[in-house]
Amino acid sequence: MAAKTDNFQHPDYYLMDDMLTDEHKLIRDTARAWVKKEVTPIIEQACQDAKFPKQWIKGLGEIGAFGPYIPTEYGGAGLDQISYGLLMQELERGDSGLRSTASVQSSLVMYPIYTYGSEEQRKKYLPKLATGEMMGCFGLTEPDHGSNPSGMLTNFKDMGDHYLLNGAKMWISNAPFADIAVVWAKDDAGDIRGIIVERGYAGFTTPETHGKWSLRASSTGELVFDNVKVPKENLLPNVKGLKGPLGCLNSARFGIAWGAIGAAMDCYDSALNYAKERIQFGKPIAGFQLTQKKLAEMITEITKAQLLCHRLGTLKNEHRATPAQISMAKRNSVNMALEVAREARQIHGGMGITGEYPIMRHMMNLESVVTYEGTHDIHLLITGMDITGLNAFN
Ligand code: TGC
Ligand code: FAD
Repeated sequence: MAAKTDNFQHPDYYLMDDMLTDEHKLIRDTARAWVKKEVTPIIEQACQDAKFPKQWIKGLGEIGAFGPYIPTEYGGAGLDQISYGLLMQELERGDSGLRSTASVQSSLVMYPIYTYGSEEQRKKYLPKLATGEMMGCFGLTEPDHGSNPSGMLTNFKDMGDHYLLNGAKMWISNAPFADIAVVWAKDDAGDIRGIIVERGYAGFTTPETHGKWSLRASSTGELVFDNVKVPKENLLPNVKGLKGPLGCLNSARFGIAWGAIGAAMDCYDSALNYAKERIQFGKPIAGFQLTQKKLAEMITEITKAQLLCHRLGTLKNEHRATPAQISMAKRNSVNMALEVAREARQIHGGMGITGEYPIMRHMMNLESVVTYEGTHDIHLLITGMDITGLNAFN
């Protein structure tokens, strides 16, 4: 497949750049330039081949995409939450699978080690995770426990001088190549705890999941624990209960809320350009009212999501963002991006199903994004519970 020139220009209908600092813009533009140079030329082929290009890892570390908000003393970039959001937006503009890799490393591996870990764990793992010298994954979902992780079966027993871990996790991003896994499992008392499992421990395997039609450039797998001996110092000491993993999800869902806007922007930019160039019935299809309706609704929804996420970023910087607010933004952005991708696909006609344009790839990716980190309906129920005080989950 021939490498393409990436002429993406981001839509900014409400002049939201005015709300960004020079540092925000520098971080965003650096990430965008890196995506244009390193990702766009090979992403279609990577997806066709169902391969995560490992050469991206070093570059992701260099642009600060691993642990953007983790303090610099642990190797992070020490940035604010809006910077984190902008980074995720730019990466997902390239591909949701790329953003997934960075989300998992930052919010689901570095965040729990930083927030719930001991000082020794922070020093041992965070600097290497920040550069990508070490990669991690996050094991919460199990074959029979997806939306309801509290029912998990994976468990570990205290054997005196070590823990013995048994169970299985599935749908784990980065699992096939990760050096470490942050695993959520029940202890002898039935409490959910976080434990770091390193590749190479006897009885720990990470079989790859094949045959995905979505997130094909992201590597997904299982985590299988068959009497795995885990050193006691690998337990995350500072959290107990489901609030541990859910706390990590707050950060990852925030990143996805921004990221999905990137995918939508890419679809819109492509659709707008295509509509202005494609001639049917003697004039550009952009001149037909039905095409304008699609484009006008796309930019309206993108703009609304941009404003919502920016406000959420401000609240998060002030430590005032609630989990339910984050759920609303994740649900809104991903659903919006899926709708934009579907409309953009229509505008591209038959060309919209080919790898010549990024549309179908984004659309298929977003079918995972709308499910992982809490499904579309689970986030609706979180909002429902927040506004009514009544739990409709069970
Ligand atoms: P519930 O009884 O409501 O809560 C249990 C405890 O957790 C606390 N809590 C939270 N804490 C922090 N942040 C949140 N967002 C929290 N939500 C709840 C809660 O206060 C309570 O604390 P405590 O101290 O009283 O014990 O729990 P529940 O069992 O009824 O479940 C609630 C539900 C359904 C909302 C939750 O389990 C859920 O969000 N389910 C969706 C599962 C999910 O999102 N899985 C994601 C797996 S990771 C992933 O998909 C990575 S993809 C990565 C990529 O490639 O980008
Ligand atoms: P289920 O929970 O079985 O849900 C099936 C359907 O039932 C959904 O539509 C859901 O909304 C609905 N439903 C469930 N409960 C209710 C209810 N109470 N009321 C109404 N409707 C309900 N997990 C990790 O731990 N780590 C990862 O790195 C990770 N990466 C992933 C990567 C990919 C590509 C994918 C697809 C998934 C990944 N996941 C990961 C798992 C993901 O978080 C789960 O798929 C997700 O939480 C949903 O769980 P499930 O697939 O078991 O669906």
